[in-house]
Amino acid sequence: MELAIITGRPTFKSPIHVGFPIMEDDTRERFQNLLSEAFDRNYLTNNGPLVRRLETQIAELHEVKHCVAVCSGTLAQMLLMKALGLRGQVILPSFTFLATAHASVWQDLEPVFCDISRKSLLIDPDKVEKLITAATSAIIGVHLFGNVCDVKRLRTIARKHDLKLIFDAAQSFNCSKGRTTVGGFGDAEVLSFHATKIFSTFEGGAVLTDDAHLADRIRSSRNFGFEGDANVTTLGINAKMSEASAAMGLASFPAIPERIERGRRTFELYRDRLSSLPGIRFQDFEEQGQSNFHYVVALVDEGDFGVSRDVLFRVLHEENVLVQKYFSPGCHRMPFYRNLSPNTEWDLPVTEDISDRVLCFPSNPPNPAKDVDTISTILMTVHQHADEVVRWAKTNPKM
Ligand code: T4K
Repeated sequence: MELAIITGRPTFKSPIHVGFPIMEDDTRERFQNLLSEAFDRNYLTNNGPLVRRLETQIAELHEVKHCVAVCSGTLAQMLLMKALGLRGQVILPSFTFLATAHASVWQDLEPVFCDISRKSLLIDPDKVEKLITAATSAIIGVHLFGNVCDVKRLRTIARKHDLKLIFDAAQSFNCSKGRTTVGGFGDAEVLSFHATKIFSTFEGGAVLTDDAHLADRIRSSRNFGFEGDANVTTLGINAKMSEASAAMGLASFPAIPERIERGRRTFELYRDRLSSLPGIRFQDFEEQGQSNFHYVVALVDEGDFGVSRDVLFRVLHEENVLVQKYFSPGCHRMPFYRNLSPNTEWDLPVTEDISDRVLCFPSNPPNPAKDVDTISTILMTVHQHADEVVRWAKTNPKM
């Protein structure tokens, strides 16, 4: 195979994305029918019947008493933090999508970044306790890439220090650990239904909790703070989910098992095809849990592979394989967070290392067997011609 950096012709004619909307033919048909239903009813938002139906289905799937659907995962986190009355500092990983940290800053909380575990890529309970101060009000775990945090140890720490424990489960629709499904951990968990997620409502998210009072407070605050028809006792906002979004979610529901199964098969194709390629290691999935296989995550070891993650990223983009560096750099390296705490020296060696090496591959390419095979061949060619590729990168610096 000749690489596009030499020929100027990408192997893939159309771009292959990591995350993009999934829409099966029957999902589209169900969506259109549900949308017609909403128009026939002439009821398009404000806790409509489709939103209520969706909430029931999500709560049942995640084996939790309450699901409060809102218009994004980020808003869901903000409302949850407000409803829990969090104050001062919250401990969270820097290795996450910015939304986790942003939601806390919007609530006037100070994010305190914690390092991650090298094996799971999730918040490291061993590092949490020493970050706790008198100002800490919560620990926020983030279940990333289909893996679930070490909930048991985080719960022990939270109880010992009388802290709230919540989880950003934006990426963990229908995942579980042990016998517990995501949704039942900590005080509450937050899902995202963004268009690029395995389960989408265009934009959307939800808070899952077994706490009825907490769910009521969030229900009220997503609707300007109204309790019943007229009373407003707290500051609310408009974070409601529309009927169109709920229709999209309901239409997608039956497709979830097949999407997860397709993701699992694709992940296995990558792992089998590339198991002997030096310097590319795919993420371990939790043995005692269920992943949704929505992300295929690898770590690049430049020494063994011959080419750095950043150069490999450029080479793959030249081939129209639009791999993503989730999450690089970590939040603490973003100028906004550096300016927020300019005098803080973060002690995050694993985050630094992993965010320099992580690469997410397309988990749902159009022709999985053929496309994974082609992507694998590109990787092998890069490894075989590493010196040439490195020379190309040096003579073609990134603009
Ligand atoms: N916490 C975590 C751990 C999260 O991962 C996220 C979201 C959140 C919190 C916040 O939840 P939300 O408030 O979003 O509900 C994407 C998503 O926008 C974001 O939702 C997601 N995480 C994050 C991991 O990925 P970007 O900026 O990297 O990619 P984006 O949305 O531009 O799309 C990626 C590619 O997909 C594009 O290059 C083109 C393609 N695409 C995208 C859209 C939206 C399409 O082909 N069609 C589309 O409609 O953030």
